[in-house]
Amino acid sequence: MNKLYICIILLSSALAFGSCKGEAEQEQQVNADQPETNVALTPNIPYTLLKQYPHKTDAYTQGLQYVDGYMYECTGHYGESYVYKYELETGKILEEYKLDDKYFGEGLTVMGDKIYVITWREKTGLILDKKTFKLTGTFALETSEGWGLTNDSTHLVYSDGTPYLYFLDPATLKQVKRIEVRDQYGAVSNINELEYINGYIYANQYETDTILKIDPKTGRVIARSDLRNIRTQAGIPPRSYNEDMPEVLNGIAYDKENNRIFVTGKNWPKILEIKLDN
Ligand SMILES: [Ca+2]
Repeated sequence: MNKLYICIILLSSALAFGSCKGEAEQEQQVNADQPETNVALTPNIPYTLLKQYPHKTDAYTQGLQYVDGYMYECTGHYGESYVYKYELETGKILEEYKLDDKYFGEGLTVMGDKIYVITWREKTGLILDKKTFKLTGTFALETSEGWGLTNDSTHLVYSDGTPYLYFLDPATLKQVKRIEVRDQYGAVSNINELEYINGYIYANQYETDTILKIDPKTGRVIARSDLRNIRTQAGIPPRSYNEDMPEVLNGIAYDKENNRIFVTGKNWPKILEIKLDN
């Protein structure tokens, strides 16, 4: 082996080592920005704005559900929390129940002949009779806060601002399981108002104009819909923190007989019927 050949081998080895080290560092940097799992990015669901309906601008929407041709809504704020039943087309209120001033109303769901409502920091759920709108019972929440509420026909499902969704047996009102909502980056917090639609849980994410589509078996966010432009389309003023001015997107309802999805926001002047193209 001559000197020249040895030099070539040493040089090649040095280059190869340098190259490998460089690639390793590069790979490490890339991995730091990569999702925790090797799954594709969560797909976006395009939406179409179809119709607009009236909505009370003093309604700080916390729970929304469409049942048998009527809209049911729970609103928040101490001393201003109500449960309403009203006509979608006109907004005419048919029934209302004012929560005790000690309660800050949050999620609502109608299941059978009962309306379930949860409260924010009072660790209390309320049960109203769907027909009479009278309070028939209360139950304890096992979490320190209550946010959104829906049902899958078997369980009540609620959120508390954390990444968890809690499933309650309506017979005992005790937690039977919980799932963690996760996307490709990990746990997803601020899960807010909920709606069970065709086997999936759709959720507002507080402080965003995004709706998440969640697999209730795994907690996985399988798609999301970015509705940030819907305000402009519907003529809704930009987000404001002034009292009674439109705040965040919050409130999803589903008319399963006619496959219609409705969304609104806190103090929004309108309920919007949308189509999600998924
Ligand atoms: Ca809902």
